[in-house]
Amino acid sequence: MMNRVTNNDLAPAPRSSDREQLATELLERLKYRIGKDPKVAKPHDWLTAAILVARDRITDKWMDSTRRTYSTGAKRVYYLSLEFLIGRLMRDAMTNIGIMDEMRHALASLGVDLDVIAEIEPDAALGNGGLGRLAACFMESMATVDVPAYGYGIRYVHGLFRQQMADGWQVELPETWLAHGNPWEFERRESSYEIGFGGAVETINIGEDKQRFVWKPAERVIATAYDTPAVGWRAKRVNTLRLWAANPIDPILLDAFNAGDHIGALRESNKAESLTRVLYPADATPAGQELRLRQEFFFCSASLQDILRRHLQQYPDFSSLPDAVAIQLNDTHPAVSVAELVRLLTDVHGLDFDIAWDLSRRTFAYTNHTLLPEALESWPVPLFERLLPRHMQIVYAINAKILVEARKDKGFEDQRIRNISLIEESGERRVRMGNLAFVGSHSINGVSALHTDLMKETVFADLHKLYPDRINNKTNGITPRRWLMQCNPGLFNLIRESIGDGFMDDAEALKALDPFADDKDFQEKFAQIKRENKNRLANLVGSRMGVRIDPAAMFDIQIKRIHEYKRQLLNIIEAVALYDQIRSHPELDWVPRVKLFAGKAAPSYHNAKLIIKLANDVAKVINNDPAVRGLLKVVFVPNYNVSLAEIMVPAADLSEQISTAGMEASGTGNMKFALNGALTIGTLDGANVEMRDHVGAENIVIFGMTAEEVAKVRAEGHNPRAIIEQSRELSQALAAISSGVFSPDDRGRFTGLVDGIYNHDWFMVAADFDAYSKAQREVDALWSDKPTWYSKTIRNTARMGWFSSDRTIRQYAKEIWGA
Ligand code: HBZ
Repeated sequence: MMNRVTNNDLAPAPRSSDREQLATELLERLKYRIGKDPKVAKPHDWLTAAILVARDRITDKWMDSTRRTYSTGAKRVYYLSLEFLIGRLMRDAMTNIGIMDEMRHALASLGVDLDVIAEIEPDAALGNGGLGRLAACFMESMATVDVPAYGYGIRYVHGLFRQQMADGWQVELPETWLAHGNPWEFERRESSYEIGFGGAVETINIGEDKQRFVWKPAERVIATAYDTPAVGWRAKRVNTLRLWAANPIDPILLDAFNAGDHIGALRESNKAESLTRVLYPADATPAGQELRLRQEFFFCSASLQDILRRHLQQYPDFSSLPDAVAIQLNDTHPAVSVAELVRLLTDVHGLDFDIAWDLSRRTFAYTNHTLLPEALESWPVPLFERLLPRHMQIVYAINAKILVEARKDKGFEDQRIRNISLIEESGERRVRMGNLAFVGSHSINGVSALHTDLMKETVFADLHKLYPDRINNKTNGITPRRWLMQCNPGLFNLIRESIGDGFMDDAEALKALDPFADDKDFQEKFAQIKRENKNRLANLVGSRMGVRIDPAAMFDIQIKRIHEYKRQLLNIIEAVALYDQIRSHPELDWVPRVKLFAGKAAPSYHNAKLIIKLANDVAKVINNDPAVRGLLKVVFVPNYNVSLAEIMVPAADLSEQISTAGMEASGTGNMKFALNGALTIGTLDGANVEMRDHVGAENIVIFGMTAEEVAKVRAEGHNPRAIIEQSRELSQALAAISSGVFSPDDRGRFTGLVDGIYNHDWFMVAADFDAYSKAQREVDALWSDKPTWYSKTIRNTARMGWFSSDRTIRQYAKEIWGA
């Protein structure tokens, strides 16, 4: 069963010596590292062997890179992120070191199909959504553009939960990516650090009115490093992703054990290990629990101790820190680093507070990923103080400095002072991590032009007045290796044949495709590839869900976390309205469509889970109504993850990017779809605005309120009920949903969801409905004119090169890191 050789498209025949060499190495690894005879080896054994062969080759490059960084004295970049949403690594790594084709043949010569073993590699799902996936794209791009970088994060034993559907409801199951071991990683026992929690601070007078502070933590755990190589394109450089695992200082309390307390003997050990056991699954509401703050401090402290140790190996002291080191904080999750670095520099290494503060600020930079006020992290002062007493003192000391400066130098009055303070004083006192990250950094960036502008006007308005030079924009990007070359080999090869290889090293060279947009022959090939990608998705939906979808229909896809602001609800309501129209006017020439959804909801997010149930309930009714004659299908594909995205993105005709304007910081899925030749229907939100500028307004379908209009309506209040009553289509769709047409087993199931739209419509679902529905009919008209459709979608592929994360990283390197 394992001997099917898949033809690797247009790849040149591999040099047989390489093929033979790889086959020899595969057998060696199988025998000596896995302990298996090829006769009895299982697919997992072959997968491990293949990874080990690739890893050895990568390791040579890895050591070269490390040596080169050291000898050139290059600045090191540290990307601190609580999330790295990597997905599978094998294809990525093998493509980047250029052994993909040889490996395929070597495996085939041993009777193993590379595609089969690639399928069983588990996704490393150490992240929730865009923020985590961005970190993964950045790791690949930093290596590609030759920036010496380390990613620092947590080695969660369980990544983001597996989503199962039970009667249309989301059920969360644990994810176990480490079940078969992880052949990519190297455990570094020698790189371990003590991390403290709780306890008290001792003050020691050291004369001249000076004091020294010694934190005596009540608890300690050990952070142990696990390193995974991050390979850049053509393996120019290999960087390190260093993930920390928590271990107890005493694995077992022998006295307790010997006294018969077998459970108590393991209590400490369990407590330590629980620290890095599971990723928090909420992507917009801060978890707020003590364990989360512990996770944040744990990985920050370990990373900073590691960074300082490495610095002192190469430099005599810390005066060179900001010149040799740049630390990027991925959102506020690592913001406690600001206080921890000051603590390490002062309490442990003996620097004066003012010097430590200055070095620290010049070293840190902070990326903001959201404006949602409820998503901004803050910790109750009593909790922060109990867990991190010394850091609490440091936060107060920083705050005093900043507030004095603001009053004296800028004449800030009370309200402004309250806004910039690191401590929220209204109601329960809380430490504001966004403000801490801001004042502790020399650069604060947003992730799209619009988002950056809004940051200056909203969340950070007063801090921006205080430090007007700090906020800057770095529009997100995606790695074209994973999101074009690997996920869409058909399109990749067509582009190569048409414009040559230049775009493989410079995504902006895709522009050379522009003249092909109206070429009939090219359009046909482009359409054929899209069709094959759609067949693949249709097969997946058929086999996984038992739902038949027609690859000739328009595949209209919305995949992302489920969130009210992302407005999957708007899309579903439009499906209901369209359903109604098709039934009322069977005589009209309806464009066949499949509306596909996928995404996870935070387990505690009630409305998001209800939206998933609604999508499933609506699907059940529409898909089984013979009156629809297959013209409309709705499919919710379970367990969205990076690997599923790699199949869905290349299969999309239409990309739904329909967030309430002003609420999606950037989006990166929007970029993946457009690069793979989908048309976008979207609002003027996040990076959609810049995508329109790049692909041309005529090649994207924009609808709905602008961010400014949304803000105005929210400030002045609006009357959604009146809007709904004016739209027959909308009121009928809402009435159907609300009255239980799709939930006959529980007629009131969606009444609350619909009432929310009638009563406040915070996300402007009603306000934007007619514009959206009209835009969808424009999309139908374009679809009916295939030459026009392909000329637009080909132009999308041609003009999306700027959204490569290589470009983003070059901007970070030049404008923030000085690397
Ligand atoms: O970051 C996303 C933004 O929503 C998206 O617009 C942007 O493109 C992307 C990359 O910049 N934000 C997130 O994905 N946020 C989280 O995942 C998150 C996770 C844990 C939290 C809060 C937010 O506690």
